[in-house]
Amino acid sequence: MIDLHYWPTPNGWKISIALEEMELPYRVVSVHIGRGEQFEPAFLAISPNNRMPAIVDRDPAGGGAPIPVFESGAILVYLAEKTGRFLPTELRGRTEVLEWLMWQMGGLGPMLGQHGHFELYAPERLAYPRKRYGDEALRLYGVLDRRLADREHICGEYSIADMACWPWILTYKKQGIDLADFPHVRRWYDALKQRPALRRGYDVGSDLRKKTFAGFDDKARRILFGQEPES
Ligand SMILES: N[C@@H](CCC(=O)N[C@@H](CS)C(=O)NCC(=O)O)C(=O)O
Repeated sequence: MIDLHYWPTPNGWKISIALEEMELPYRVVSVHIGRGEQFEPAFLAISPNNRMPAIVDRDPAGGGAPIPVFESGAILVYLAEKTGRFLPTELRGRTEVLEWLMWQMGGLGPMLGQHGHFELYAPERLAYPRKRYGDEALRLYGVLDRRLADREHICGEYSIADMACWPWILTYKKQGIDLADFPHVRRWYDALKQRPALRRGYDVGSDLRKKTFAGFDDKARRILFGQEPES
């Protein structure tokens, strides 16, 4: 059994989608990030960066103590290796999937995160970061569109690279992106949306999501956007 420490956001959905696609048994442990549950000591012991998702595999390959994993990219690789699915084992295919997974982890996710922050949540509408991250969001959509121009999935067969990128593209309307400008991303996004396992993964915790918006008050803003370095 796998414990999934989770809140329904793009990074959380990557893992609920992967667990459904890989048909692994799991239970959800909710981490209400707007209430600060990511700072509880029991969670920090699993995920020292106070971010979800994280997992604890209570039945790791080879037995032994449970294995905790944080960072969604590392979790996707861990689950793919555990099941032998969605990550090729041959050198060239594996290298490509890891490249695009890292592209999502280091580029698409963080840049869209900043873009969304300055468009939707920042207390002031600041021209410089809005342009900086708005341009970067469009550039990254362009990179993905060109990649998908001549292939069905990001790398060969459907893989953890697709699972990492799809939940971020899902938020395109909020990001003010017009998918008509990125027809290959549109086609890929719509095709993946038809996958029953992906839909089940996306639905995990939809009741929790209602709580996010109901409770997104000044306190939640301070918790999420007012984190300062510890002295
Ligand atoms: N690089 C991390 C990012 C995870 C992340 O940013 N999670 C957000 C929600 S999408 C979170 O837990 N935020 C809590 C906080 O900011 O304290 C990953 O991919 O796992």
